[in-house]
Amino acid sequence: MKLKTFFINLLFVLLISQAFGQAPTSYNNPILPGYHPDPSICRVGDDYYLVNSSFVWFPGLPIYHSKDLVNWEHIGYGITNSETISFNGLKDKHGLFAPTIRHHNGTFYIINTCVGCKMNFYITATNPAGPWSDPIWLPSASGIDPSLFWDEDGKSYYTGMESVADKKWSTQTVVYNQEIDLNTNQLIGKRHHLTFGHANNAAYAEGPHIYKINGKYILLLSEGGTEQYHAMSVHHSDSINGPYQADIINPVLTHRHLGKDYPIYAVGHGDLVKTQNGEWWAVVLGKRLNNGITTLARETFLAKVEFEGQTPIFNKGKGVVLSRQKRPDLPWTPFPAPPKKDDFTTHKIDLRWCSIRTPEKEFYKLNDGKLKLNLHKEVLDSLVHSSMLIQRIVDHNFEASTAMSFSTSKINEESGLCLYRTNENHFTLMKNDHEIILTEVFKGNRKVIAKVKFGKKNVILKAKAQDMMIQFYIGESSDHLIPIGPQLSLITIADGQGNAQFNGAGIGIYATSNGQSTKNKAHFDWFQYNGLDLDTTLTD
Ligand code: 6LW
Repeated sequence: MKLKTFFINLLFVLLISQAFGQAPTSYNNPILPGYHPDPSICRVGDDYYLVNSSFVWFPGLPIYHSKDLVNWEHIGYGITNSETISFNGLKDKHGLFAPTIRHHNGTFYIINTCVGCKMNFYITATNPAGPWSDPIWLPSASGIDPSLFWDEDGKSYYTGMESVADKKWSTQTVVYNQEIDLNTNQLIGKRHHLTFGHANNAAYAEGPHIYKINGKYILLLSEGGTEQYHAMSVHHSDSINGPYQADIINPVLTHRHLGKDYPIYAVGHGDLVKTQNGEWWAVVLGKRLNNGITTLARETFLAKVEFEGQTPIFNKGKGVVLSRQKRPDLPWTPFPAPPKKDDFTTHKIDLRWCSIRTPEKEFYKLNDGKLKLNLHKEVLDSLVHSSMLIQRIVDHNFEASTAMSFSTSKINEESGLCLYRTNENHFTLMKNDHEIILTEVFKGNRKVIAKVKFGKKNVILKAKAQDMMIQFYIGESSDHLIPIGPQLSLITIADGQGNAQFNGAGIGIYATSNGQSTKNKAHFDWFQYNGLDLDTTLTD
């Protein structure tokens, strides 16, 4: 080929790939940023489905779909009926713990625990986007972190973890296995203790899943607690109920030996999936440190797994979860990103919006291109549902703003923006009859940070988080905003502060009449969330 023709062809290929967006060969972790802990995954044909814990957020158990394990589309929730389960009265760290998603004989199953309510249950669906069945409670199952496994003989098994009666060490728990009859919903036969973890001081053996690979049973579990010492170990057996032998390379995955400042830490609690092309991958939880703290809570990461015999090797040659690596050998299938600005013109509320704890009555309406939020007498400092809608924050640096129209003649009635982690850790920027008030509640201590006189009905409220500090703004239009209060530390919503544990943080809107009854509503025209983290667009 002549040099000129070669360059013309090369230019043509480059132009075509630019025009059609060439599939990258690598991906960035986490694959699901922000509050996405305890991931569980299953494959049906060429489709992958993933579910996360959601504690007292409602709807509960977010479900994602992917074709390539990197691009995920939020398709629904497992728990959507507030008449069948209640999170009211529960702490933010209780509610829906680690779920497992599986597919068997044409039916999807999610098995889960509601801590603080009726404990273990499962739900079923033929379409993972829903509708899902009401919870089918399993009173004969104890402990948390249930998983389901179907053996080749058709029998179904429940694997879970529970506490040990006569502990030999204080953090000792046991992973158990028992046959489950999915017609009577009873655990039947003998309960078999499989392991206390791989070492004689293993902490919190939990999050178990059983797989059958090449005729042998593999038990994957988490150990070490869900903080810095988190890990995953593997055990092997020729028989479903054991005895299980700890793999000699345990823990098969951890970052506990990398020091407390390693940027991805607390890695563990995961699930394995085999692709249609025969590759193995794992989804695991991990946390990212930013300026020494974590505001995004536990996120979902993807790691490659290669079996050497029966031993899974995570990211062979590296042994750790990576922030960027070669992607799975699957057709690149991005989904359209949901719009950053929700202008509330949809008939049904966007899937990103959640409330905290279960609503017992209607608290918002979408009409005339507005979200109309009822003022309820409940407040977000309490452990019952208040009139609040939030979405996960998924970036360390972000800005969120909303256009609100609200008038009242009563000082107890207020509405505005909130950044919520727990009932004891949050920020609110609220307008009442004559002023706008910025409040910080940290470890249960309430502090009014700033008050500004504001008599108008329409207002833009904004928060901008950068470098672990947050600045709030108010104004009559988006291009004329003024700061309210000083920059404040985001430690208020960070992991491990006060009662901030297990769950994650969200930003959104909130309206309350502080204990009094009212029919008043606040109208929201739009809400916009923009991530400001460095561009992680995939290019090679
Ligand atoms: C979950 C346990 C865990 O049940 O944290 O990281 C608990 N692992 O398995 C709550 O998410």
